[in-house]
Amino acid sequence: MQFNVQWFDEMDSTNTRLIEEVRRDPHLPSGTVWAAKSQTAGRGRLGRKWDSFSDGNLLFSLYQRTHASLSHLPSFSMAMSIAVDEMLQMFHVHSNLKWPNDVQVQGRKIAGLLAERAGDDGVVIGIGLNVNMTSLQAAQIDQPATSMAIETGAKWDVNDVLKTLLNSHWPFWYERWKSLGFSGLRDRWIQRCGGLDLPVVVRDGENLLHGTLAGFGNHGELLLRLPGGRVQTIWAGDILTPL
Ligand code: BT5
Repeated sequence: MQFNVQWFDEMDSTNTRLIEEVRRDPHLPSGTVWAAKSQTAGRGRLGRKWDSFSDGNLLFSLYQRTHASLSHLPSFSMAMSIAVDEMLQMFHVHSNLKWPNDVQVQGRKIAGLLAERAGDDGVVIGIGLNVNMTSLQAAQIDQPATSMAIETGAKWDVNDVLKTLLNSHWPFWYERWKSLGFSGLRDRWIQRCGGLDLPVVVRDGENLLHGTLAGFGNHGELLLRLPGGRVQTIWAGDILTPL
């Protein structure tokens, strides 16, 4: 896989800008990566925001051409979460995964991912990974957060981290996702999210649902076993229980 990485000092949102660029230039090569040293309007899912503190954290978006349908977007983002989690182990950060798109360390979020359709046959995946964020900065985020520096006591070069992810971890999981879809990720995902049958509370829109984790469907959707035994499918939501 070939990646063409461009760094920018500041952007509102690397996802927004790269999606616009794909619209402007439909021949933009797959593997184009836009990374920003700081972001003024970083976006999360469902209209939420991604906080970044100037310099020292990884904020980037990757354009990947794919003919996969919209229903495959969630598992595409799960494949990247697995790659991020795998890479963090190499840096001695003991992360795990939290459905649908979080990488965390003992309940503190270290990375978030946002996959969005770009053009007719592509996807832009944005990744925010806290690399050198300090504890004081992490305390300003409205949910528990951490960084590679907090976990390891060392400062890291963001460009090295980016290159390691793109060259050593993403290609394997991307190929697996491309050939097998979520079924190629399921075992790894379950292993890294703490296993099945865990009690969980899930926010699905306005509703809070209590149940146990029954598994994941063909596209990575969460299957929640409700107290009566019925299994409910959740496509977009948040697990509120610390895992
Ligand atoms: C996400 O959304 O986790 C997806 C974040 C994707 C950010 C990247 S940065 C590069 C690219 N360009 C963009 O504009 N976006 C992408 P979600 O699951 O909705 O989580 C958002 C929530 O995470 C917020 O409401 C906060 O509670 C929390 N949060 C915000 N900033 C954080 C940070 N730096 N570290 C940890 N948690 C954070």
